[in-house]
Amino acid sequence: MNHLRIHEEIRRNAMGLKAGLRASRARGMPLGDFARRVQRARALVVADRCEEALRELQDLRRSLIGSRSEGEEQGSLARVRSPRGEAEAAIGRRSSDQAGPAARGRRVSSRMRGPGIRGAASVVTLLTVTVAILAFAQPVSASLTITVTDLGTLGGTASIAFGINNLRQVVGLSNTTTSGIRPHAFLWQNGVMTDLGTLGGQFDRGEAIGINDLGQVVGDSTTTSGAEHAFLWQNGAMTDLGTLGGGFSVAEGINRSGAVVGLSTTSSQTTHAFLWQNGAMTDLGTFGGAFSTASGINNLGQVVGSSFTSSGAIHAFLWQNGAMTDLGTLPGEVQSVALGINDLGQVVGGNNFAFFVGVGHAFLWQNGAMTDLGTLGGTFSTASGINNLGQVVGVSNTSTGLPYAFLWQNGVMTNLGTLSGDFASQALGINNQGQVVGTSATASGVLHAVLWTTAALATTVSIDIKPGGLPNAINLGSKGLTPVAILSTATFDATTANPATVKLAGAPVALKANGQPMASIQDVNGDGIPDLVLQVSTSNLQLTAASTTATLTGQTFGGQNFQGTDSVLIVPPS
Ligand SMILES: [Ca+2]
Ligand SMILES: [Ca+2]
Repeated sequence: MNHLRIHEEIRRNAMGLKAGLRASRARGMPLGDFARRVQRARALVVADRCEEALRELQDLRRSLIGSRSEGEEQGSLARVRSPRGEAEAAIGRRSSDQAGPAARGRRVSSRMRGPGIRGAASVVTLLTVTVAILAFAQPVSASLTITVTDLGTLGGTASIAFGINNLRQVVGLSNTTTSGIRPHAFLWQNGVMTDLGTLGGQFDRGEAIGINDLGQVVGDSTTTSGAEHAFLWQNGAMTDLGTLGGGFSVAEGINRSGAVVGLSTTSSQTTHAFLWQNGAMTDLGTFGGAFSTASGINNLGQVVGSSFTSSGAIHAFLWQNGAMTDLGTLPGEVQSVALGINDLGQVVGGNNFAFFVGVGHAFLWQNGAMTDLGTLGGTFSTASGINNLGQVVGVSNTSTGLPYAFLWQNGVMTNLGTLSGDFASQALGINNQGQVVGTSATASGVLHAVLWTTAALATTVSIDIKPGGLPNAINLGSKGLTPVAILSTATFDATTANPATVKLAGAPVALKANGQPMASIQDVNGDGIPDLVLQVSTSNLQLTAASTTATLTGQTFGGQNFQGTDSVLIVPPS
């Protein structure tokens, strides 16, 4: 076997590994043996002992596939090592060995689902670094004020958040008090996590991956016939979206028009990206290989995903108006996967091999060019989501080798950190308010869905309390109004600020008799650029006699957070 061929085989087996793990990602992971074997295989690859690495991986993958049957999943973790588990592993080994290369390709492909790229990747990441944590555990240093919120679970031990919409509704998977290791799809909003149920099945399980601003949710679930199908959930009901003719499908994303994308097996048992709309599922095809998957769709109907080329490499694609365009790879890389797209047609993704071998960088593709987003100081990164402000989220390892959720904006990648006490994290989705969701992992490998918010996401603007005057004297006993100007600059147009969202020291903009906010556009500093002047009721200011500054916060009509601070001089009531 030549070198390239071995690497291709390693890659395929690594993919199969992730897919096998996907089924077990929401349980407390049997980390010991698995992590050691993964680490050993990685070390062998790095040492260029590739044939040994391949054997290690093949064995591991067969074990996983064998341990993945419903019967095992229904049972305890101990069954992985039980005689029956061994028997199942043997079945996996036999069928794999007896299958021809084409069949094996299908087998690997059919298991490399979208979540296999996006979701299970987190598990592989967490597993592959578990050993590392023992040697290199150290706190995350963050120079920004980042809030990490544990979204909890449906009563079970673990959860992962995959997506968030602009209404701060979050979707993902969690096990329940009664589902054991089998996850259910969840919808989280206002602090409450709701079980969306499943399409049925004796060993029912499901996961929610995408959500649009109408609260429509997509994902995949077992069915009463034991298959696994893409679903659309809305108004409390889950609908089976069917398949392209094969046995399973997974929905990955949904846009404002209700168009859904994902992947499905076909009647010829290959796996293809699909677009579902108006009740019909369309095959988006491939670049010539046997596999493709669609990971995201924007509100213009542009679809991104990944496809095998005829030469067996996997490349990111952008599909629009019936045509699939190859987005290529970063210089020096041989593959790419696209995972997210925003309404500006900007695409993000990474190298699907990144999690396993620890190489490959997250990319941002726009206007025909692919940009390397770098890393948090380590060797790899992968981007999962991008919002309409161009903020990108994903995962990258640091110089310690441990992977963390990142936020990338304006050329800078920031470590979002973990839940208190955890050691690894991954960001999977972001909305237009810069709110980020993903998962954070404890040292024992338990994952919890998390929501990150950070003050650094707000653009800093210049404000002028009592425009044109100083000191900005404020009498807290006054029943009048305090004016404040948001000043426009070359990079910030204050007239795009939405007065309904603005607060000065916690006080909202006062309303006119007709219910409209008291706002006017004037050039208060004479620089020729119009500024926005707002009035707030002085009695609503949350200031004290000790206050020396007041901070204004708000959002543009486009959803961008901003904040600015000015000095105040509190004067005694007259
Ligand atoms: Ca002033
Ligand atoms: Ca001005």
